[in-house]
Amino acid sequence: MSEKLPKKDENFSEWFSTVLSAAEITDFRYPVKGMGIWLPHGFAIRKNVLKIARELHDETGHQEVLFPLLIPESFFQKEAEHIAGFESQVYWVTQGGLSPLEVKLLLRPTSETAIYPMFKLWIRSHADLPVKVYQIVSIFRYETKATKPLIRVREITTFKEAHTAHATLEDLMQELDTAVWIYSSIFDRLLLPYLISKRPDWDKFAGAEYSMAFDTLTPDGKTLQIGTVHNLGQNFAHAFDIQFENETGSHEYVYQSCFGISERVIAALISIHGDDRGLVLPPEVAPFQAVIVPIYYKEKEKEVREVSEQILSKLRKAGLRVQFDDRDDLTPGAKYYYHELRGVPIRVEIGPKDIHANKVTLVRRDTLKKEQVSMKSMIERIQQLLDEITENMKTTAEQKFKERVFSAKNIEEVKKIVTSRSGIVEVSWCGEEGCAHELEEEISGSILGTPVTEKEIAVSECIVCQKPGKVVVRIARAH
Ligand code: 5CA
Ligand code: ZN
Repeated sequence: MSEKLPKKDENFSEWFSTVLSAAEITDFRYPVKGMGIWLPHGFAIRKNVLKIARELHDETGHQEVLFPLLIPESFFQKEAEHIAGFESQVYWVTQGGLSPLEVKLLLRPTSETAIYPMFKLWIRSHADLPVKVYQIVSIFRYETKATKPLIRVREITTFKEAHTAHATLEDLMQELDTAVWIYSSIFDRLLLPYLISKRPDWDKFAGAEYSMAFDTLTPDGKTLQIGTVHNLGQNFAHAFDIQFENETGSHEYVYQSCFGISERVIAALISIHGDDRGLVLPPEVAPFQAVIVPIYYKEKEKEVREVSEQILSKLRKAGLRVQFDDRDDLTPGAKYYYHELRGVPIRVEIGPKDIHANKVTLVRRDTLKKEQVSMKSMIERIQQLLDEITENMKTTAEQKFKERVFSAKNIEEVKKIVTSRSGIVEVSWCGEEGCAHELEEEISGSILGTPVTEKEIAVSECIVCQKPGKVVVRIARAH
């Protein structure tokens, strides 16, 4: 609890792991690498983030389902590229009790090969389409790169995967737009800045036609992929034989998409908004939007407690999530420290002086600014302050992000930016894979891909071969 936080901008990695345990988000001391516990405060944040995700999927016609965790080997092996992409990351179940299993089972590393055999059974005619489902589950990937809490785990506990099937390519394209809209909306509500890039062909999801990814930046200048949308075309439809009868009575293969996010979104939320005192949570997902801290003086204790309780019930009636910190073994200062660390957006302080003046003191977490308001205008001011905090957090995060997206004219410049841990660089590229790999090697970074949503960005000659450039490509050090 009294762990001292390192400075976020000087030592992000240390800051991140310290804040996770100090603010009681997760505990990764569990004795299996890459697997950890969601503690109550972290779980409450996760629940609020998932509420937004569910809401947006539901309102766009996606239905929540739940598939088994285990997949028979034979299903997993139906799509060749998919196996090639995932087999090195699969956990296997080979034994049931004392006897070896006849059919080996794998723990899903993602659920295409669990879900699509069922799509084949569900889809008969065009009237059954589209199918749009999602689930929020644990998946397992035997990651070989260094694991890191929430960012690269082996049990991904908060995998929201959506899977869809459509009658026409046109419907699929529309669904891909919807998927991009859903993720943009989730990240916007979490006040997270991002860029959307079409991943290069050699880095797409295994089995996809192409992949689009949302990347944000952590304070160490590394990009964090917080979501992906995949156009699966008819690849899985062929592999799993998912056909439907069209209006004229002939059979066609469906077109498919899938898109996923994970607890990385929560990692981004923590890393981007946090500061040297701990978490700074967007009011929409903060488990408590305000905390009441009483300041007791001997003979006034009873009165302060009574007023605090009145305020608590008033604020709750107004629909706010509020907590009254009445612990008697902590000083007000210790409570301030505790709730700042946990990112509570507003602190309401009530002492004899406030009561005497018929006022309360409000302290906002994002700027730490203090103000006194009359009891009468308290509710309205708190609601207003929550909006101001949201607005300020959004602008601050966006501003910082924009300052870390650069353009460069030559490889030296790119190198300088990337090695000084500054962020993302946009350069012109001829489209040849060779040039891209040369660039990646030169600067030991990764190609994120080409812009998806932005309007035309001017293209000059390829930064590597100097031939005419075709597109802008983004490059950065990635998590
Ligand atoms: N089936 C598709 C879409 S549901 C799929 O699995 N896509 S994915 O592999 O790109 O994963 C979706 C998202 O999960 C990624 O964009 C990333 O944000 C997150 N993710 C992937 N691997 C991990 C991991 N080891 N730890 C935490 N998050 C991860
Ligand atoms: Zn080139």
